[in-house]
Amino acid sequence: MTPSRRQLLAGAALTASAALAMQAQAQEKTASPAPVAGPPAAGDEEPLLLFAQHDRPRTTLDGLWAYILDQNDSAFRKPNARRAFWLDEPQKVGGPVVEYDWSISPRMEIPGDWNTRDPSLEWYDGPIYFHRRFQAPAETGGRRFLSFEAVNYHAVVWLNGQEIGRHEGGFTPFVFEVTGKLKAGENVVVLRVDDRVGPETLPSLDFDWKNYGGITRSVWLVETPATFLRDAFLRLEGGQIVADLRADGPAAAGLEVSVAIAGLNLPLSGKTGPDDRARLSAKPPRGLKLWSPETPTLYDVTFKAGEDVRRDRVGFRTLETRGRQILVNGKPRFIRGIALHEEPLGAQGGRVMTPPEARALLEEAKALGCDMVRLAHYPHTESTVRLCDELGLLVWSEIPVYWDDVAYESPRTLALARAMAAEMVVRDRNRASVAFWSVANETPTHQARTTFLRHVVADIRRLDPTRLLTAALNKNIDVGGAKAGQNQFVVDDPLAPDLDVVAINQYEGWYGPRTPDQAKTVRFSNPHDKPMMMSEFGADALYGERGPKQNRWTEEYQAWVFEETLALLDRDGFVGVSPWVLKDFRSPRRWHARYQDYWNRKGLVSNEGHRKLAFETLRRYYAGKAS
Ligand code: GCB
Repeated sequence: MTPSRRQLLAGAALTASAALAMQAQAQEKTASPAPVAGPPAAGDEEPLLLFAQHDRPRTTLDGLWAYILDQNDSAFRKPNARRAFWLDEPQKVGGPVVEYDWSISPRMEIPGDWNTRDPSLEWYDGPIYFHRRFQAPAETGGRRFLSFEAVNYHAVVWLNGQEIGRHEGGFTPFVFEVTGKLKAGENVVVLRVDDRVGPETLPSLDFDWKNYGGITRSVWLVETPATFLRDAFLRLEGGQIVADLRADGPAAAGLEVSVAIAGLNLPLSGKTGPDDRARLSAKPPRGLKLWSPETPTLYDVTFKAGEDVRRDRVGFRTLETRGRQILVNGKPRFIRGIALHEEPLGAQGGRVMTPPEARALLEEAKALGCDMVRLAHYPHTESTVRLCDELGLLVWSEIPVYWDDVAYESPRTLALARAMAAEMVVRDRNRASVAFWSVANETPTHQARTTFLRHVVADIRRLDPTRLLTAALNKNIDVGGAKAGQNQFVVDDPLAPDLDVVAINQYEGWYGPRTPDQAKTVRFSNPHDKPMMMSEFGADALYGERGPKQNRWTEEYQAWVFEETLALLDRDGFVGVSPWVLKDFRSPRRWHARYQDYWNRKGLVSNEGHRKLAFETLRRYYAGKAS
């Protein structure tokens, strides 16, 4: 396989010999910092993510990894054999000093975020090196890949002392090919993980959630045949069942490919063209059962590309907008959403979300009567999205282009946003639950930002023309509304014409000067002939804090905000809402020592899962809305 564009752009590899040469050159001399990660792919290439990876032969690399903190980032900035952690050199008798020893370094359970795995690292931001030995299975003539479901935020990966790649972005998967690079028997993989954000990262410097660092999702060694099914995208589009397949490898062109959907007899077979791709399509049979939140039907599907046979479960449904309505399977629907961060219930928070932990949260969403979850503000783990497929929850999935600190003028940051969007879409576009791709949250409305986001929107439409494109916009943008005393908020963001659904976040009754009942006098309007959703509203309440509803931080106040806000949705033509937020979540920018203590308390349930009064307020409202 030719290296991907991203790998080529990944900057000079820091190999063992290069590191030693640098050491000879510049013992302890302060070098300018090495770029932490090379510029990511420009978004014009689909990332290689190994289709249906869960169904491939693979070896887990989860478990205990040794780790070394490098708070000053010395090893990377000033490479020196004494601290070349990626070389895993033992101290030799009579040899030069080696100032680390992987065999006695502490160990951490991976996947894991270091902030919760090691109490002394609760607020650590910086580089940590991780090390693991593993046995490679015997060669079978196929290809092998190291696959990372997510590492927050910058990752540099070495295999047996050789750098094999870098990745930037904490919430999407990446894969490096290691065919021919594994030794028979024992191998060593080392990662440098640096969770520090900066002016050009996504998210950028300021964001309202805890920046959990580490190898936060699973790691695998995956095997494929020499030529394999790199990607498949199966869906209902334009009245047809359509499958786009792409093979990879020496026999990828002119390869026999097919898709068989259990119980449906469809003629979906053909050959890939010279571009290694094939498009197969067929008229859906009458008996096709559509996926919907009420009946989340999934079909067992077998994909074949030459010898590579992969299985997955896929649902079929349609999504469209008509004027100001959202239609699922041709029927207008009011979207009953709730937002959540990727943080399980519990005293600690944390980033790792196991399927049972995700199920516990999604079942709270179901108990509220939701048919949609907004997975804020970044792509959540793949198993959560698969669970939404099974449970019948529509999904809003988002990239972390968040607030106004983002470097909207930076080509590097744009390339990063495009790469993240591509990784999100290619990973999840076979999930019927995914209904909304969101490109941003509460961003300013200046030209540079709008141009930036238009690129991302165009990429996503190219990769997936079947979902609704949206962004959580600010309500109080200055075009035509939000003038003092006018009580008129006009959602007229210059990005709106590029989107399918106009969504706004609004916190009248909490951050604004108005009390919740005064907030009701505010009128919202949307000059675009597009559906309008309220993608956020809410208020902080500490579970157990009770009192008159006028008292902030009480459960009563929060329930009051919910009552008043929900009451205006129909009046102003909203066709969906996703209040903020299902569960209290950790955030370093929530400073109130009594009520917050570094937790955002806008949850309808506390971090430990106790329901607050507003839970019932929303449940009642959704019961009245259920279709
Ligand atoms: C917002 C953000 C969300 C915050 C929330 C809040 O508008 O989109 O990420 O957590 O407000 O609690 O202020």
